[in-house]
Amino acid sequence: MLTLENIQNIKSPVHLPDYNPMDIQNGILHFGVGNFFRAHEAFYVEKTLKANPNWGIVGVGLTSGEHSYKKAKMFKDQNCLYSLTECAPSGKRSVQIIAALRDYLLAPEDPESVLHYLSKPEIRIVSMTITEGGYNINEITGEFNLQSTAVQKDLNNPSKPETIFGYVVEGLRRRRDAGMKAFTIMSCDNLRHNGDVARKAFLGFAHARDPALAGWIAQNATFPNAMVDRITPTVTTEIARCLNSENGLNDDLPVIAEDFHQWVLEDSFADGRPQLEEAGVQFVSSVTDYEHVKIRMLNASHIMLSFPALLMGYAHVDQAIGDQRLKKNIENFLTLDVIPTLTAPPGINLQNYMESVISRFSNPAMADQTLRIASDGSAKIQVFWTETVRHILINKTDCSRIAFGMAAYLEMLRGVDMQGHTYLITEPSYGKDQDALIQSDDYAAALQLPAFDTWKDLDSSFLDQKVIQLRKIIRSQGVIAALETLPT
Ligand code: CS2
Repeated sequence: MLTLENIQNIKSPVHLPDYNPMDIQNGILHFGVGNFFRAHEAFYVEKTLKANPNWGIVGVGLTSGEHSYKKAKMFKDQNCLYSLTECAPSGKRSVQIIAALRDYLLAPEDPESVLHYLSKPEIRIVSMTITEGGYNINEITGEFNLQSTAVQKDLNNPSKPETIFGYVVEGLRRRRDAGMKAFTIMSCDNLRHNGDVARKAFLGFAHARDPALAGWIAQNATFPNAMVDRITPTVTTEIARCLNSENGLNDDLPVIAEDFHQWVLEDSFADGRPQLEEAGVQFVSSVTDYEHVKIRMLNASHIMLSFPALLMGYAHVDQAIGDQRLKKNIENFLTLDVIPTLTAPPGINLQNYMESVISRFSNPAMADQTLRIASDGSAKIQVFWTETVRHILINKTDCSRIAFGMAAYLEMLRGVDMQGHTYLITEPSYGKDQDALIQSDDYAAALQLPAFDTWKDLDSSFLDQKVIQLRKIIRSQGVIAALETLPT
């Protein structure tokens, strides 16, 4: 097992931390310790710890259930150490042990310890990766959804929170009452203006709890916007086994990621930060153009590729982009529908960016899963496609490629590919009502799904007709037949 005690026995070429993990003080508390966080924020923070040991990270899991308890136990058993394997498209690999995560708490097991950390002066940044849909924002009104059952529960019992909003706001309340400083609330999710969204969510909750407290938070906390990027596949048991045997390790929590990584961040911190610029983070005054490019190009094409790919039986992204017909569709989508709506930020050429996205998708060493990307599609469509769809609807331009993506999404949701194989797709916000729309013989019914809510205020009849037509073709003749009807 990987532990602090036996870390020194690990042999080259696995890289070890260049500092003593025992010397680290925790300065960051992070909610949502998934693979992306471990390959991204923790990876960057790791590089700064030798120069300044005050920015170790406490990870917090918010979910209960067997899987969460098992994961928490693994973190504790391994002293929160884990290996990160970076894979270049050439096949070259590099492996390091990351020790930036210094503690892990499972909130439902130990809520008071989480609140205790949140009210310690050393914790100066609270960061999060809680997914696109995790901010509890009503995408149509843009407001925090106070009606949610979990939020209501936390508002009625603020000292025993269960949601991230309840925890963070109670932590800030304790800090204010103790005359302490607030912390930075740093979102690392793939959202447009993720800092602004986080501000809306946390202040929305705080305001409903106590307007004066919300005022104090607004004055004292900061919410930097960020663009985050690194493809990080799911690690299955099989992948973990292969990684361990290749790396000569016995790690229960290995992570794999591409060699590419980018973090563009606004320098707006309430009470200091690690020297992230030394680790390659780009600090800019506005991340807007960077995040638009990343979300509307990379993330939008990821789902545009993975929805039809799952239907065609492609389990991995590199296989899907290796199909020239799907690749051509991505190139057309980006060139004709997306790039004309974007402003290139300094240092980024959009044509080159497109080529790099395609080359990153083609990385065979990653075996990134189409199922991972197609999951949670409803929240992703709202975040990744909305601006492009709105542009098409307003300007009445060719809607066929986005209609193809929507049709593929709806057909893919049925959970069975063209060869009749089933797969388990996750749509956390869908229940029985949405399933009925998906399974309905009336192809128009599914257009009422929340995935498409964010352009409901515009006339979408020509797009809707096209989606219905393409669904029929996909169902009767397959994905390629539908693709062949698109203009080239
Ligand atoms: C993916 C992202 O989940 C998705 O849909 O597009 O996880 C993607 O791999 C990352 O944003 C890359 O930075």
